[in-house]
Order: sequence, then structure tokens, then C-alpha cells
Amino acid sequence: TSPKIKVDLDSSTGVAVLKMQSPPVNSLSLEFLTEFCINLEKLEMDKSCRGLILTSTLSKVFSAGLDIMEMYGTSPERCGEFWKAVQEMWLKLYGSNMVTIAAINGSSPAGGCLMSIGCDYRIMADNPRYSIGLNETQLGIVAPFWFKDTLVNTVGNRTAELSLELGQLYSAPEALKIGLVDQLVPQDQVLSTAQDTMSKWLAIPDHARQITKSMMRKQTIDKLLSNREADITNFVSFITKDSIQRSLRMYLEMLKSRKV
Ligand code: CO8
Repeated sequence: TSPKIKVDLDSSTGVAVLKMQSPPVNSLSLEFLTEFCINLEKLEMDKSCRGLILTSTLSKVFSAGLDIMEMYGTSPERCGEFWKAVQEMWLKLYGSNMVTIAAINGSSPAGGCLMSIGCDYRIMADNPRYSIGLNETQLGIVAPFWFKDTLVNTVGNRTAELSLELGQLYSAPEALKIGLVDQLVPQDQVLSTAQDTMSKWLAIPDHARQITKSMMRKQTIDKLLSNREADITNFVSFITKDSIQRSLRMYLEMLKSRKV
């Protein structure tokens, strides 16, 4: 199978651009997540790489989030393995020593939003048709505590509460208003703006920025690290319930029937 991720590292600037290129919607399957983590790990170990820009090669989707087919009708073993990969992706991204910027050039629901808020800074295409948010409750599922914590750390408790209970997807302008993204720019300037922003962040000495980032995020990361197994067990027992499988099936049917 062709790679789902392409990485271009500019050795003169120390900035890598990681492009998600898994049509139709960059959904996060086990295979995708494994490839993503391997690439992230490589860049993390590479002393010459100081900054990472995450983006998509698809025309209107950043990432549709977790691959629903990984959660629908799959064995508990497979579900557990999948969830471990989701955890790993978030742990690596949220805890990265690199400066991470999400160049959100399309819709970014659920797991796509988690990836975005796992970065240090978010630049989104100024298109009201693109949406972003943790919409899990709309699927009849529940965003786990570390999704919630990441959102709280980004937009604050009250906005996170509203947003999570309603499973709100925000249009790009709304997302800017609540601070879910930091900046909107025209579609064709998303990547160049990310590059410009990156150079500002890289002007800060790495060690000072890294210690500060860790100070802000360590508690949130440690909470998952000390509960990883229980979190996997919870996920598997929740997602394999008949009632939850029924909700997922209804959501999938809605997705398939919807003609936009
Ligand atoms: N997983 C699997 N397949 C998907 C997904 C997905 N997340 N999203 C879309 N697809 C499929 C569609 O069903 C469609 O398939 P087909 O061509 O066979 O009909 C194909 O991809 C293309 O999709 P669209 O036609 O909808 O493409 P558009 O460009 O019109 O729209 C969107 C793109 C906006 C991304 C739209 O597809 C969408 O809204 N998708 C659903 C996104 C979503 O709700 N994701 C939630 C996933 S759950 C998650 O990430 C966190 C779960 C936390 C777990 C907690 C449990 C305890």
C-alpha cells in the first residue's frame, strides 16, 4: 500500500512538513496511526529537526478523525490495539519537544480536532464550510478524559463543557472566536503562514521553550500515562456494547446517505 504520510524536512530551516495523504478523508486507522507515530518518532530523534507543520494534501479535509470502521464490528483485541495507537499518537504529539503547528486546510472533526489541539499553534483556512470540534456525543460516543483535558487546556473549562456536551462542530470563524484555532488565513496562505509563524517560534531558545511546554502539559500527559491500561479497557468495553455499535451504525448510515 502507498504511504499515507509524506514528510519533507528542510535541513536548512530545521522544519518538517508532515502531509497526511490518505484519501478520501485522512481517517485515522490503525495503519495510519502506526505510520504517523513512526514518522513522528523519527523526527523527534532527529537533532536537525526543530519544528513540525501538520497538514493535509486533500482538498477540503484535514482529517475526519478516527476511522469509524476500526470501531464498528471489530474484535475486542483489534479495538484494544487500535486504541493504544490513538493514545500513542496523542502522547507523542502533545508531548513533542518540537514546535508543532497545525496547518488546518480543511474540516477537522473529532480525532482531527484532537490532532490539531495537540499542536502548539493552529492556523485554519478561512472557509465557513470547514468545521472543527470534538463532536463525539453526536455519534453517541464519549470523548475520553484526555481528549477533554486537551480541549480544556485550549479553550477553558466552560467552553469545553458546552462544546463537549453538545458535540459541537464549529465553523472556522466560530472556532477562531472561541480560541479553538489561533488564526484564520485564506486557503492558499495556510502553509506559508505556518512557515512564517514557525520561524517566530524557532527564534525562542529550544530549551526554555521545551521546559515551558512541559510545565504546561506534563500533568495532562502523566494522567494518561498512569492510566493507559484502564483507558484501553474502558474504551474496549464501551465501544463493543450493542447499544454503542447501534449508534455507530446509524451515524455511518447518515454519513453515507448525506449528499453535500
Ligand atoms: N471513518 C471512516 N470513514 C469515514 C469517516 C471516518 N471518520 N469520515 C468519513 N468517512 C467516509 C464516508 O463514509 C464516505 O464513505 P463512502 O465514500 O464509502 O460513502 C467517505 O469517507 C467520504 O466522506 P464524505 O462523503 O462525507 O466526505 P466529505 O468531503 O463530504 O466530508 C467530512 C468530509 C466533513 C470529514 C465528513 O466525512 C465527516 O463529517 N465525517 C465524519 C467525521 C466524524 O464524525 N468523525 C468522528 C470519528 S470518532 C473520533 O474521531 C473520536 C472518537 C473517540 C472515541 C471515544 C469512544 C469511547
